[in-house]
Amino acid sequence: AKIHNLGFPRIGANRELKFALEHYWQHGDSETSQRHLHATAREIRQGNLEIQSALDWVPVGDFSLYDHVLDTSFMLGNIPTSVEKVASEYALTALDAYFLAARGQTAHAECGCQTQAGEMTKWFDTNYHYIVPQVDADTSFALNPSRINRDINEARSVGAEVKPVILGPVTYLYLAKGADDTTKLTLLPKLLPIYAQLLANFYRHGVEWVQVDEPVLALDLNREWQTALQYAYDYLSTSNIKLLLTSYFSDYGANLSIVSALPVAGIHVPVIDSWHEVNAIASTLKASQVLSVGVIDGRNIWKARLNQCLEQLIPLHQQLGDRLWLAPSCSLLHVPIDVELETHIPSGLKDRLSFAKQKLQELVYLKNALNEGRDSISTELGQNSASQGYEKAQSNHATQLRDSSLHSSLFKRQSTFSQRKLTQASALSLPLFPTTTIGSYPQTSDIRLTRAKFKRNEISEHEYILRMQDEIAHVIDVQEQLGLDVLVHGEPERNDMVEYFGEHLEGIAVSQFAWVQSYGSRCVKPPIIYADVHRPKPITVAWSQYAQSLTAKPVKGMLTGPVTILNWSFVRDDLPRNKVCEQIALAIREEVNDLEAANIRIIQIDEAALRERLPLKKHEQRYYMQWAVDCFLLASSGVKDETQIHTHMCYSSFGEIMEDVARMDADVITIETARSNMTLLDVFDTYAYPNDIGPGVYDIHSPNKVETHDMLDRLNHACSRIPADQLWVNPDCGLKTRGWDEVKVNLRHMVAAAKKARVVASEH
Ligand code: THG
Ligand code: ZN
Repeated sequence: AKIHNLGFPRIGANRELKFALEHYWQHGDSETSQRHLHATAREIRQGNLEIQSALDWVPVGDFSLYDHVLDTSFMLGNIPTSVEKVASEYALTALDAYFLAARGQTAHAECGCQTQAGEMTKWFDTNYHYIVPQVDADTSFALNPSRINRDINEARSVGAEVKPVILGPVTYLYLAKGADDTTKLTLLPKLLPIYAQLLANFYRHGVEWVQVDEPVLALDLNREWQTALQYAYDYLSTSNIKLLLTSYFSDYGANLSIVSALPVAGIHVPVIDSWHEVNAIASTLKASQVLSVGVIDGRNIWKARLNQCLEQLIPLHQQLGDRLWLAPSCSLLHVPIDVELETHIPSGLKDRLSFAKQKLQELVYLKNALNEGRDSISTELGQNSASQGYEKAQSNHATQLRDSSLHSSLFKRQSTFSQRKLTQASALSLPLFPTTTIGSYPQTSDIRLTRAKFKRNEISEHEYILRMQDEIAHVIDVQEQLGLDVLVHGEPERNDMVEYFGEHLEGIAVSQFAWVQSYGSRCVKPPIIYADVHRPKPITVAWSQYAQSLTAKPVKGMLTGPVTILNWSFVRDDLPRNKVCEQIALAIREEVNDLEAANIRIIQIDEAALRERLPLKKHEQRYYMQWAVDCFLLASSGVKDETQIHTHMCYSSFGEIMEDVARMDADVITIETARSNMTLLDVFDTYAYPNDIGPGVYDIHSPNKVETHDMLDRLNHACSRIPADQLWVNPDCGLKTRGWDEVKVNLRHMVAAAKKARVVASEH
């Protein structure tokens, strides 16, 4: 057997790339910071080669300064005209043109070279975001292989066996926006010659194998796209390069027969839930073809069960010998780099964990066991099986819950929404078009510093609480001054909305250095759910209570919902995800009930990531939505009628899941609509959303100031589709990343817009 890898994290074990990028963006004019950025990137690539040196084939070209899909656009010469125009007008370097395409600005913003930032969207069902390629009927392509050639040469110079990684032509077009499917497919004949040139370029560099990623094969594809795949790989089969076709994140499903018939030299099959497809492809494999098996879970952090893997692999190895390749299921981009850096994770748990570096070592063990016999790694196999079962052993708290089913009354509010609405109206006496914010207020460097000092034990808990209370008092005061109707405490005590709850719930561990790239230089540190989840004591109650003590206006309690906590964490794999989610939901339910008991009259439970793990295959989506919404209901339904439940969802393609959102039965939902200029609201023409709703009246993702009349226009637009007495007025999303100046101006305008709308409504 041979071993290889599909891709390695590029942010650096200590996020070196993040810091070099952000330094460059701040001081971009200086040649030193550009040199520093390039030097850092080169060091990370060199380090990655070294970490991967035990592999038979090392991926190259997977490294990226910002995003690999954007890199593909540049390699194919598909650069937005607006970017090319600004780049030539200001004679930008290639590096600055690249960042302009990504972020809409270059390092030196004072030069006035700005354009629209590249549209970003989620990479399949992960928390990674890519820059969406733009195409139209006139798009043309031209090859620029300089980046990937540099990486090939670099890897060669340290003696690595290189396997360039490219995003395949069909996936590239499929993910592109700006044209319909038919138009996109007419671009394929223009695009394929560029790919052929790229392969010829690799051949000249002495490359034998190229990994072509076609992750659209994880989706339900219609006839046209399936035909496009056949056409594309027939076309590319005339090259002298051996193509290893990959897909990941889900099985091939209905695309299986097409895949097994494609004229490629190798096929990668990720082991998702079963070995069924591995064995199916093995049985139809041609004598010349290689089978790559994604045995190691590339997007979770648990050690592989090596003995169980070997049971499956041994017969395959007997059949295929060195035509059997072993790999992680997908690129390791989605896991942190090195578990050895962690010093605070309990040792029993740490023994169970495997990050990118450790996963490659697992491949080495498996290869040795196959090539030299199990005995050659008997110590490692012994250690590996000894570490199994840790999650179960740690889990006794919620075992009863896990085994018994929950009564259906736990998933339902006491009365219907229309009854609750009346009760809440008299309990809260809010005006028409009530104004509120989503939850977070600007996180100044002072706040971050105070949190960091408390974590390092440099200030006492007492001092920490006083400082946070000062901040809360300030945020309450600002909101009072602005005349908002429903206030929030501003969340100064929270770093990330998921990590914060991970820190306070039992059964969840947080790491120190386990960063995973989310987009560009931005990273997240997903908590690790390793045992039954429960809440040892109230988490947010004291903060909310303090905030409420400062004002007569209602203060919203602020929680992260169970589905979002689940989807933005690494989750134990010895229990079904819906069962884990149920445990989190019960913990959040306790928090909700405690907030109510502390006289918090409005409680928001955010489900920003409700859709994130929506299965890629249509036929699996209903079941997911069923239990995801149930978990939200479980968390939120334990309150009295007069307690108002809010939820918030960002970038969620809200329209497609309206009925599921309605079933969540939140009294109020705030959603992101401003970026799409309220076109999201079109769905209300055909579906009457029953509960109250606050479509964001301005986009918080941009630092721009927004005028009252613009917000009023948006509110009027909403009024034309949704009855006025169902509408709330709020920004798009939390204000954490914004500065105080713009926040105050924009909120003042927002409150003014709501007041004007009230006057108009009262005149009718
Ligand atoms: N939390 C988590 N996942 C997310 C978001 C989040 N995914 C999608 C969405 N928001 C956008 N992603 C991010 C990810 C990271 C950051 C902002 C938006 C960010 N990260 C800091 C950084 O990289 O500097 C690290 C913050 C910290 O110190 O904890 O700003 O909100 N889980
Ligand atoms: Zn949001």
